[in-house]
Amino acid sequence: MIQLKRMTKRPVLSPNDLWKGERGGVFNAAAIKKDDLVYLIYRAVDYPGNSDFKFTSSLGCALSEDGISFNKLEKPIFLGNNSQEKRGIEDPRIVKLEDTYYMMYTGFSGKSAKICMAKSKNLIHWERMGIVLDEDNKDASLFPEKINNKYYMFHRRHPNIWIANSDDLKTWENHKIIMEPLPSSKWECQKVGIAGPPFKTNAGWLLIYHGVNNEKVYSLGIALLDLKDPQKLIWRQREPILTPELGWEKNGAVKNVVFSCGGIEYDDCYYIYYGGADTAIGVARLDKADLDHLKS
Ligand code: BMA
Repeated sequence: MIQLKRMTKRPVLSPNDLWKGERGGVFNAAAIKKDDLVYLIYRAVDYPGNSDFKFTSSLGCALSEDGISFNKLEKPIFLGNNSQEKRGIEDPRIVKLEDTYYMMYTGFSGKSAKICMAKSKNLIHWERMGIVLDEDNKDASLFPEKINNKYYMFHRRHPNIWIANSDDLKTWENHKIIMEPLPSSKWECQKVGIAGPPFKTNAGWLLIYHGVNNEKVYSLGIALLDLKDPQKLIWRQREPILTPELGWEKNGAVKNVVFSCGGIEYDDCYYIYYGGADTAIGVARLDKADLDHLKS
């Protein structure tokens, strides 16, 4: 059974008063490497999700040489600026295609959540590309490369994980469900959605995803999709790879949540970053040796 191994007992990033928009929590970070530094582009909230005040989300950025000790930039890098983003920007997932970084994120108006996209050359200055799918939807990410000359994305029409493809990043076609919640499961019976962009492996596209149960506990799971045709699910572990266990994963703005928007590949492992209780960020590793039995 594959399990993530926590690298520290304490969060690697916690909220503070650096800027007032992140007093309520920092969580759910996109993770990507650039110039030998790990960039975490994280969701920050001004008020915790459990407070009487309506929170607004924006994105902050933290940098690290070793993937564990992070320094935050002093100002947010991306703030909501239109009617779809009235209550801010949530849950970024980032990939690099050629020389451009693309971020899919949730624009939250207070009434609807829609998938939006932005691009950047340096991960700090982002240019909006608009709403991707004009419908209630979230948990979206591009794949880190084109497949058969098409762009692929994941999205989530409640309660399932969907996939779609496109020639131009504007018109999305061939929408298909690839994973549904499993009614008999103790941890993923209510809904599922992706974590971060998938990792390319010899065995297939490795997908980490979240699953939610009837008690609203968010856990992480793992699956594999066919390399040449990612509409095909080839394997799905029945047990979760991470569930809320530590105090800060169980108690915080939203209880019992581990939720990931990305990770970093190293030679022998992946570092998976995750938000705990919608309040702080931790990191857990997935050893490549643990995936050996998946190679056929
Ligand atoms: C999801 C998203 C995440 C959040 C999770 C748990 O719907 O909004 O940002 O971490 O709920 O509250």
